[in-house]
This record gives sequence, structure tokens and C-alpha cells, in this order.
Amino acid sequence: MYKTTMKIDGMMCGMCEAHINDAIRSAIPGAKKVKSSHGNGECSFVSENKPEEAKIREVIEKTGYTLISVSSEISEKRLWGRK
Ligand SMILES: [Cu+2]
Repeated sequence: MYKTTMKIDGMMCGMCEAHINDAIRSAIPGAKKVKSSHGNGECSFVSENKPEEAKIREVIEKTGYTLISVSSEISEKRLWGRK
């Protein structure tokens, strides 16, 4: 599994978080545990395959927010197996 973390500028409230989460879920079908925080300006999710950075950039730009950075790291599957 990969954990991808994005720094996003422009989120102001829970609606913004939901907007980003929905955009990620629909663009990256394997994305799980999609979470955003407007307080931290961060969004993260886990996926089986490493997502393409260009794809993420495109998705976030379409939402109207600004992607500052994105990084994916290998994550132990068992850490993410809990519901
Ligand atoms: Cu908002």
C-alpha cells in the first residue's frame, strides 16, 4: 500500500474538505481512507498502487484549490487494515 499526502492551499472549512475528498475518490478509484484537513491544509489517502503525481495535480487543480506538494510513501498494509 502507498500513503499519499498532499499539501493543498485554499481549504477554508469542512465543505472544502468534502469537495477535495470527493474529487480524489472519483478520480482515483482505489483511494481509501481519504481525509482532508483545512486546519493543516493537508489531504491524504492510501491506495494499492502508487498514484501518478500528474493525475493528482490535475484533479486538485480542477477543484480550484492549489496543490503545493504531493508525496507517496510505501505504507505497511497491516497498519491500514483496521476499519
Ligand atoms: Cu470551505
